[in-house]
Amino acid sequence: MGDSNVVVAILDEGFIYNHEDLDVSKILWSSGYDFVGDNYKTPHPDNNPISGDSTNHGVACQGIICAGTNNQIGISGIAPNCYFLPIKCADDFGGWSWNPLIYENALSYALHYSINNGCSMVVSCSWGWPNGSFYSNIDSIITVMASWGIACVFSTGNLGEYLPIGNTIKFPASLPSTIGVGAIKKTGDHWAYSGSGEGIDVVAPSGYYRYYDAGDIMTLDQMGQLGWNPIYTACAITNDNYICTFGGTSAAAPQVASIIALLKSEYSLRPEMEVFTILKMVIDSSAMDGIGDNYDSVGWDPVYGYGLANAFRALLAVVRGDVNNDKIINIIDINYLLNFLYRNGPPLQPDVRVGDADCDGRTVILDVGYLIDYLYKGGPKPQICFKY
Ligand SMILES: [Ca+2]
Ligand SMILES: [Ca+2]
Ligand SMILES: [Ca+2]
Ligand SMILES: [Ca+2]
Repeated sequence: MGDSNVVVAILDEGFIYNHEDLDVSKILWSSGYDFVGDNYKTPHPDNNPISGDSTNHGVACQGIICAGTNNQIGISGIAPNCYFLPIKCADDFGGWSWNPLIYENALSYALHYSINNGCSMVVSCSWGWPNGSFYSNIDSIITVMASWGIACVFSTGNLGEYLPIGNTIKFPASLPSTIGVGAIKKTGDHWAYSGSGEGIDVVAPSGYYRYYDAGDIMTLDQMGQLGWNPIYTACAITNDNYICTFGGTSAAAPQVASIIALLKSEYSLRPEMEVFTILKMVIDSSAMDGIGDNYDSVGWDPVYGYGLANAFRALLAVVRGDVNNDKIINIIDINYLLNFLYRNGPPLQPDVRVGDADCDGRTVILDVGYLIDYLYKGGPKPQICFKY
């Protein structure tokens, strides 16, 4: 569930480090920063990105990515073994300045951290400016980040109900140098609120975006009465350390940022995961198309993008040939695959399709031959493969 050389930076309202379902050793708290302080109208930056007592938007995003998995408590984060860099860019009461300079500084902070520490990075941003906005400084910093292999994931926004379909994607989700993420219902149908238009890459499941209509994403709330309690009440299935009503495209973007963190965790097997355009191609090409309503037309469309982001398919695309799932392709994989095919050996990890080294849709003896060619005869490496 992620590699410790990968850092996920979240830019949002404040965050926490003291939650029963967070591994504090994975939180780069002392490296975090707060660009705003307690009041966005008079910013007082400091080095403590802690959430205000009654805000929780950042914590909710944090939980989706970072909450402990298989730890017998709470929820399951998607990339809990990656490090988390908290960068606060809204105030302690949920106020956002929308002064582009603040967000440029926050993005620049993440970029410098990645370069200074030599770590792989993905940035999760559940915010943006309304369709038609453009700030050249934001465009520039994100373009530079992409050139360093840093993926900036942005939600497409919740303005879909107010303008015609295809014209509601927020900036900078609209940029080709970001991954733009919309929201769909758990049924697969689109949410009318979900920002749509040029630049959307994929969608992820989420709930409604206003708490009184109750979204349905369960994630972390600040411990006890802090956080969104009691405004958003704890649900029957949770206590006040969790929230089950997170929603909107805000809840969708962190899911895709997590998938990218998992892809970047395959760096040793697939160094291309540090090339933004290839990373974006993998996210787009592994998405599930045709899963939704009439707006989900074949191929890219402005409402679903390329479709529903899928962690399993994205990862499977980049690990063909590594049949024992140890992040290297070597003789052991050849032996493992032969044992599987001819001696009732253990199953391929995580799925039989990982053995399809030549990407022809079958896992057979020809794939053993392909791996022998690759390892010993200068043949091609297993390619990134989207046969499922
Ligand atoms: Ca957990
Ligand atoms: Ca709480
Ligand atoms: Ca292997
Ligand atoms: Ca094959």
